[in-house]
Amino acid sequence: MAVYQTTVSAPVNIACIKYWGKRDTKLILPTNSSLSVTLDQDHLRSTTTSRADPSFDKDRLWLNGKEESIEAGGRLSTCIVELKRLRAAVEAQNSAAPKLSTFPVYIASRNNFPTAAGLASSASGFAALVASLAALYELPATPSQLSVIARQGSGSACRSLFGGFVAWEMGSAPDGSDSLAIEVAPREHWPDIHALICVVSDDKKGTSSTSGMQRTVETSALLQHRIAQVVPARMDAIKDAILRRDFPAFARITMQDSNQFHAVALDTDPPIFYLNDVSRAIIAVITEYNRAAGAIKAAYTYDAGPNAVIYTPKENVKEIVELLLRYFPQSQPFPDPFGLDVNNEGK
Ligand code: 2P0
Repeated sequence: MAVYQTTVSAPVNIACIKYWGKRDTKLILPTNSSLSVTLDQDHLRSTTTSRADPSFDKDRLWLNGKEESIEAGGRLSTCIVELKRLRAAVEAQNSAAPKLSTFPVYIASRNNFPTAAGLASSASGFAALVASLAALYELPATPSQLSVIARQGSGSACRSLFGGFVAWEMGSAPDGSDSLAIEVAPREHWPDIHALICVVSDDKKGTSSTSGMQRTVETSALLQHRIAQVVPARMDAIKDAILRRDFPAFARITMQDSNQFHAVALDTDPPIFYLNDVSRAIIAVITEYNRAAGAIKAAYTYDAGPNAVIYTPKENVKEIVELLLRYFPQSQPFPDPFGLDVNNEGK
């Protein structure tokens, strides 16, 4: 008997221009476009296996070994239903294609990074789920077309369908058909940029992104200014900086946008605080590092939590890790995937 099963993985992405706010909460249509860098480390991915079988009782999903319920009309169900619909269209075109769209699916997804690392697992998770079912169903869909479906799982997931530098264009169609991810430049265009992830706290965050951003939409006047007056020009400017490999321009915009995102969180009623004292101290260290160098050599950015991501050209990574370890000594040795010997174990 034929076995219909595929395994696909998808990476984490970290935004430089932040997504924060929905104009349609059901379709997950954003109030502004956003742009991210997809992390290409093997150890920051979600891997999803999907299997279709007529003997299965119903669609079921396991996340890191624990079964999650698939609520009718919920985000998981929306993605699965949409992918089955596209499969049914393939079957209608080709009568020899097995009727996988009528079989229940079992989906098992795992993150190879601890949830405690404070990285958004919903982005890589929904991207892997959509890519895995699309492969199982042999859909003739481009990553941008699949991003429209992943977006309905979690907004930021649409950007994890591509590697490298990725824009999520907000679009204007009421049905969301043009709210999708596009590749700005592949990873190979600018391989020199590295992302340093600084885990400040592994506590679960107080305010979820989904509820926090809607409170911001409802209460923040600053968000309206950001949407109308700030982000469109910033999207153009950062794309241009990426295409020209202009690190200082890329870094300045990235820091400005992180700062404005956290300002908008603070402008929410009641206010949302994602940064803590250590986060702010890291901002001060990076600001001083750039000032002392007389050039922008590193950029910090923070999502909906206190952990820092620092973008910098490879040549600065060792220096920055040493600087951070000097100000924030670690009880555990620094994980050293680059062989930088920042723990001075070679001595
Ligand atoms: C981003 N974040 O652009 C921004 C920056 C958090 C701060 O995308 O409701 O988990 O699932 O669409 O995608 C977090 O939002 O929210 C996010 P939903 P999501 O990466």
